Amino acid sequence: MRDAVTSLIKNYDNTGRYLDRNAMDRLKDYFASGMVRVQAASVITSNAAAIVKQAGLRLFEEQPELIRPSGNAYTTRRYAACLRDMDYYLRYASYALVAGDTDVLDERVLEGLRETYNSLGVPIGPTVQGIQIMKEIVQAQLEEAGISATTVLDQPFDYMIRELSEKNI
Ligand SMILES: CCC1=C(C)/C(=C/C2=NC(=C\c3[nH]c(/C=C4\NC(=O)[C@H](C)[C@H]4CC)c(C)c3CCC(=O)O)/C(CCC(=O)O)=C2C)NC1=O
Repeated sequence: MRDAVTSLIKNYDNTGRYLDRNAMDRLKDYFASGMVRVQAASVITSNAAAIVKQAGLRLFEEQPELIRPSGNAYTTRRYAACLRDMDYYLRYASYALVAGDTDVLDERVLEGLRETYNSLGVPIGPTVQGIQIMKEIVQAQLEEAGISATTVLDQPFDYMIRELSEKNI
């Protein structure tokens, strides 16, 4: 599992180079956004349960067929599994946010996920929409807390959205 710093160092070490201007700029960006990353992760941590719950309600309101008898989130067990998955996405997004790197998402979340979802008939589109809704809720909470972190915040959510959607094509 890598973060922004270890990724950069690995890259330079592979070719035996000293950190150059470009590397320094990237490091400066990472450290300059450090406080905001930690604040954003902290907002997510303190509101995680509510964020997941609210996002679930919104998703099922937008796509009620998911919780009808033919839907994948129908039955208490599957409903709970769906919210648990949303919680995974949120928790790992908070890790990736602090790490400043999406490696943790590849390694712990996305690896093999499409195959699992396909074999269980879990629909990708609504899952992606669930991640998008959580991103919007977190964005609103950060704004309320006076933290402007949009680009930093978007990264892990957008990455999961992109990877999940692309891999399903
Ligand atoms: C930390 C990394 C990680 C992830 C991401 C993960 C996902 C994950 N979601 C699963 C199931 C599931 N996932 C969903 C999710 C949904 N169904 C819907 O209609 C909605 C669109 C969506 C919620 C937004 C459901 C309903 C199941 C149960 C499916 C079944 O057993 O039939 C399963 C199958 C095993 C199980 O039920 O626990 C895995 C492995 N597990 C992990 O360890």
